[in-house]
Amino acid sequence: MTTRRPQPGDIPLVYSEEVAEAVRSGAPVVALESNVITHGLPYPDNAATARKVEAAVRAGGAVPATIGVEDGRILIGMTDADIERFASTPGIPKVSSRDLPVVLARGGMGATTVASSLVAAELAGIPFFASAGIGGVHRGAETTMDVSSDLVQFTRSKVAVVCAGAKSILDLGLTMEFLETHCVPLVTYRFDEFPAFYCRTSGIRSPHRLDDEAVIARAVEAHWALGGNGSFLVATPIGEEDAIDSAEVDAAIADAIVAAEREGVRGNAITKYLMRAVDKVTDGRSAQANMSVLISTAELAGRLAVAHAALRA
Ligand code: PSU
Ligand code: MN
Repeated sequence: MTTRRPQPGDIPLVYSEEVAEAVRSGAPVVALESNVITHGLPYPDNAATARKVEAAVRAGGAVPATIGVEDGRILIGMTDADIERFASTPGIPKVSSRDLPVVLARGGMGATTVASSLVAAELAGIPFFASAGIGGVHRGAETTMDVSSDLVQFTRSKVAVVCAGAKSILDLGLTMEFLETHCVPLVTYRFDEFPAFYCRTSGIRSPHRLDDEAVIARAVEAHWALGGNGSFLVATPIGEEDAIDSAEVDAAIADAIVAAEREGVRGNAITKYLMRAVDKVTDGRSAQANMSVLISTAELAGRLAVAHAALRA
């Protein structure tokens, strides 16, 4: 008797009709996370935002595939009713890579982070993913060891990730070191620095700047042709008109870190706590900045997915 080991194909994926057809025909698709819907904004703004992000992927020329977990299955592409349900159901847990098997086995809904969305995207045959901000190495990680699973997942999932950098609630210098050590390629699009989400500059020079979508698509393909087994990061800065001054953000973060420690906030709750604190201080402008990077990263990911699909055609 042989014992069959679990295979990737054993996880039920529920494709939306449109995404199924696009994947089958090799048309460009961009995967999107759902944690930003459930934990990013209150209802109904979150539903409206999710739809705008999907529209931005379409404006770039690709089909959006918002990822989520429900009843032991992974949704690959949400319908409008799915988005509404994820946006309006309270208490959907944040599901990162290591939570995914547990939530799938247990049943119920789960909101995917960057890391778990990449797991799903690769299983589903989707080579592009967009997220406004990625997780990273937290400040003080030299004592807390708080490093986002997103970074580790980048070393495992063959999916290109388009983002606006990472928020400076993180230690961006250490985040860059991690990516370099783990051989994760990083390019910035038409910009010389690694961007810091709300802010265009972080003071950290990008290892590579590329200005042409077709060249980026070829670099992504080359990474995988060279046997690279992980992600390829593309960062694009927030538009100048929506950017927030870094000095202002830095002061808010420094205060929030002290407050978080005092209140005993730690673990996977830290990210949301610090983001809320920055939002409060920067008022409406951080909401505007958030929307701006969600849209611009989704749109660029759409265009890059088009350039990439053209290479494989
Ligand atoms: N950074 C942001 N916005 C976000 C997140 C990170 O600017 O919404 C979310 C994403 O879902 C990301 C997750 O994958 O937080 C990382 O959480 P942690 O640091 O606990 O790994
Ligand atoms: Mn963490």
